[in-house]
Amino acid sequence: MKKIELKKFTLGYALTKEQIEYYNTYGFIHFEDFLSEQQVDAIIHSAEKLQDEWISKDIKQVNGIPIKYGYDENKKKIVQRFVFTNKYSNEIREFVQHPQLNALKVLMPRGARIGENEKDGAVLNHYVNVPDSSYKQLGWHTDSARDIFYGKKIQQFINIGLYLDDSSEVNGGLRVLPGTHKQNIFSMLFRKLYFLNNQDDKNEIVIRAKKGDLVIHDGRMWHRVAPSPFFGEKSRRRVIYVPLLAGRYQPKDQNSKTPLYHYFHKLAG
Ligand SMILES: O=C(O)CCC(=O)C(=O)O
Ligand SMILES: [Fe+2]
Repeated sequence: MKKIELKKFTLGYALTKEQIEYYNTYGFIHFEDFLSEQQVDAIIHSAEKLQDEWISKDIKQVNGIPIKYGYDENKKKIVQRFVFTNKYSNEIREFVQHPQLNALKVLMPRGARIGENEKDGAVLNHYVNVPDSSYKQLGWHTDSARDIFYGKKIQQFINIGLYLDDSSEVNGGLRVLPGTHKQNIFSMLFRKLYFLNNQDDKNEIVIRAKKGDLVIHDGRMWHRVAPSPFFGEKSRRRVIYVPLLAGRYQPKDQNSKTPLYHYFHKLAG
């Protein structure tokens, strides 16, 4: 693969030829300033309200997908992995239904749609490094490996990430291996040990993003979230992910079973 030229773009109502080529070459693309600071603050506020509700009602899962709890630097119980947030927060629903996200469909096979009712819906990850934290990092993986755990054929999909905090080496940051979305199935399965490996890679790229930015990646690309070298507030990193899917519509509801994959995911932290 040719050497990467890290670039940031602006998302309009249609992708430019350059944006399409960049994404197809590297397997990810970074759009700056998608939402304003005020819009992101409203999202954070709604997630905090949801967190209080889930904690007080001791909600363990939504549509079969476990919710991950932990503690912040003040020993306050927090939700570290919310799922299907678009079903509970108007602000997050508005984000996933943002008309400009339709521009991304050109990168997918026909029939692409935002996964409002599929997979884990809109996930909100909240990483914070505290002593004994169980969710301060996420080892190397591809998101598409889930399809294999589910015994399904790998379907191309895009993970759309919205940054709720600035993100860089300071709070760990997303690290990607550009171009690995084009690998064969063997490399997808065995390039690295899933989740248990969180070592630096000489080819990894740190994504440096600002609050309100959008970074999207191909589900087949290898990536990880590195641990922050700091504790507490300085290590905080919140990101929302929502999938863009094609293929058969597979909605979840309150009767959906917990996929096996999630037992394995527990090893990840
Ligand atoms: O937090 C991130 O930016 C990445 C999270 C991730 O890779 C995942 O949840 O699958
Ligand atoms: Fe991931």
